Amino acid sequence: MSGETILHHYDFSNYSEKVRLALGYKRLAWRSVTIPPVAPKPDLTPLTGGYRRTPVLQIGADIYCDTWLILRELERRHPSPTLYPAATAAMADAVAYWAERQMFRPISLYVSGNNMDVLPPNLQADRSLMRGLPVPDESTMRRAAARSAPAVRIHIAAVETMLSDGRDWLIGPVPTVADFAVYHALWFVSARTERLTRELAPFPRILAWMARMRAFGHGSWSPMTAREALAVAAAATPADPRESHPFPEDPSLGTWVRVRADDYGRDPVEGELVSIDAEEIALRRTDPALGEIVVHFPRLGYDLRPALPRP
Ligand SMILES: N[C@@H](CCC(=O)N[C@@H](CS)C(=O)NCC(=O)O)C(=O)O
Repeated sequence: MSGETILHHYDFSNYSEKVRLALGYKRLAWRSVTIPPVAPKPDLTPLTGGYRRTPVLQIGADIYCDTWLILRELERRHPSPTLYPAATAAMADAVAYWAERQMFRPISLYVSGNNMDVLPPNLQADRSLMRGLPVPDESTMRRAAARSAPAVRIHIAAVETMLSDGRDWLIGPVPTVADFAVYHALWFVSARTERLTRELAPFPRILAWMARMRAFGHGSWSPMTAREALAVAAAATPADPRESHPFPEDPSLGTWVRVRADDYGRDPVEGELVSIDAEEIALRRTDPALGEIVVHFPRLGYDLRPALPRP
């Protein structure tokens, strides 16, 4: 069925855990496509046009990149229960930005340097390449982990303080995107092994809040093969683009443009600009095997510029 919610992800991906839990919170049914944790991803990039990060949401021939936009798209399609209560949504976004752009990097270095024996063998080389960094040896990873430990502890203690007045959720009386963003970063501390649970153990409010988050579950899902997902895209037509509300500096609709992440995993995606506003950039591409696909990116965190049209 072309309208199914299809998530391309893998089990130990923390950003995927954010989306899986949001699907659970909204009690949705979805299809699960397991993708490789490292590039190349030959069954994913025909859908995205080159974007390789995880996860990716597919609905027919519309592809949503980045969890910022994936959660918003789930909200548009399934508004209740909301992840964006009107009074607190902007604050929640700011906390989510802190969690993902500042708190998570030291956690990632700390967890990786303490779990080298269980990492897939080519993971570190892939991640270094993705960030344009040299591939570290084991002692470099151990040193990076040790250097990151203080920041990890400072951030974790800050989360406990956020909960210190006895509230159930980080920003207000109900869960928001902030809860999901902070949760997936802390989930990663023990996603691979139980070795670092000692970092969370002294924080009873965090532990109780994480248990509340975990209780949302993942919704009801069933597996789908990558080949089936490609067939869904090939059989579907992209939805009509949303009405655009460009800024004066934006390229006009119809321009051939290039979009890429502004931080890491900066593989460019090119296509015709079909919709743009303060939240989203949407590009139409034609894949030789799949036909027309519209790829959607968040506005913030992505670099947009006109490109020379392909011959
Ligand atoms: N800002 C992105 C970040 C996604 C991200 O960094 N995901 C990690 C996995 S948890 C990733 O893409 N790693 C490389 C890969 O999976 O190829 C989002 O919110 O979706």
